[in-house]
Amino acid sequence: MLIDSNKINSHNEDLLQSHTNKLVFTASEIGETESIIQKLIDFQIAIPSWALGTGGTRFGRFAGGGEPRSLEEKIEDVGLLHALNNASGAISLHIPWDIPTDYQAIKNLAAQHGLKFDAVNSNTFQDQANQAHSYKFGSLQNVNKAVRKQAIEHNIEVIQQGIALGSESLTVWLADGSCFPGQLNFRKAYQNTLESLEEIYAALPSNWKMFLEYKGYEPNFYSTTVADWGQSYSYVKKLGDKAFTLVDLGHHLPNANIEQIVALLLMEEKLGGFHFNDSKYGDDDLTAGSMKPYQLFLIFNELVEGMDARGMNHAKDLGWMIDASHNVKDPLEDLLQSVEGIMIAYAQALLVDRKALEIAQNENDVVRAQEILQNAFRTDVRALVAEARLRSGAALNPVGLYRDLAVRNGLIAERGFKTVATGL
Ligand code: RM4
Ligand code: MN
Ligand code: MN
Repeated sequence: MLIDSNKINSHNEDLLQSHTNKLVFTASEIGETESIIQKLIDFQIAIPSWALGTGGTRFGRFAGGGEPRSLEEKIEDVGLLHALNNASGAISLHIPWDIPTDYQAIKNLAAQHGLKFDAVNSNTFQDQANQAHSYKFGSLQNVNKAVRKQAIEHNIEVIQQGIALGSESLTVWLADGSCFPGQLNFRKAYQNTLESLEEIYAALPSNWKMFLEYKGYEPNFYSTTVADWGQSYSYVKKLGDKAFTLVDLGHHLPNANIEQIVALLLMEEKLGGFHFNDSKYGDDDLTAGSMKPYQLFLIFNELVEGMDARGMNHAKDLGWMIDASHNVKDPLEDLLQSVEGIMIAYAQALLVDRKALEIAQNENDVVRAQEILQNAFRTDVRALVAEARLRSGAALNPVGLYRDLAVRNGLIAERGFKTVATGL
């Protein structure tokens, strides 16, 4: 299913007057808006191939119909999102949930939709049908060398697939850990994991990055072998210049100061990228910005400050990806909302008066520092984000147009109601 650009244009014409009014007001409050709008146009967020179907919990799964049945249909879904917001110009694949066969055809299809391949993800947290060894007691950490070898080979195969598609990074997330005290020798688990990661790292092409994602708990509930940013940092530091830490916003213990983690990883030149989502309790994988928008803003505030301090390109130098799961929403609508939430937080962070903040910090003027941050956070930047879409041929109101065009009904008519996408 494709969205006709005439439909986008007439949708935009209908909303143009009210949009222009809002934009004029926003510009009068902010002053210079052009450089912000340009940065928003350039900023792209990768969509996870595993979040295009309805997610489930261990208690059940309530599919909404029309889910993509193949990698081709997943690419088409991301193409739909990108046509609507022009901010989702990449897809992140999870292997073997996605198994590309005809690489050239897949690349052509992605190119038709204006999509790139962001990080490829390996999966050693589930057993596959014809796999020789089980990951029940871990993969890269496993006490059994044959299991470790199998997991290493899988990661190398994922790199090969990524190379064939034009991806330039590998994300490793391990479920490895232990469920009960005494189950694991922590030091040996660390050493096995490091050795395994070294073998995977050695298979990376020179222009590739490797992202090591941490997670505090789940599915293991006593220890996780890459549990937090410090542990990830300790591995990636040893691995080398192509290895970085990946921050998934849902992978911290309650109340962790994620913005401080981000600032320090950036300072250490070891921040690789993000898995955006939001959460109330744990790895809830909810819509980005739906629960703690101030936290998301504070994270972007550190990102903008830290990237500018190092002269980095906001759009290209870090991996921006969503990692979400949608149990009660249409996945595509939810992803549109996530992208919007991320763009809003980024735009607000771009508004922060850095010079004034620095002066306030140097003078220990705590009140003024808070005012500066909260002024930016409380500014309604939605018209700037919409203007970025308008200028790049996307929709002023992506969710509104998605609904007006009854996209989900179209997908159900095309694919059927009882389709199940591979993924979470
Ligand atoms: C994990 C982690 C990984 C993702 C899997 C599906 O909790 O967030 O990034 O690949 O879920
Ligand atoms: Mn993740
Ligand atoms: Mn997760």
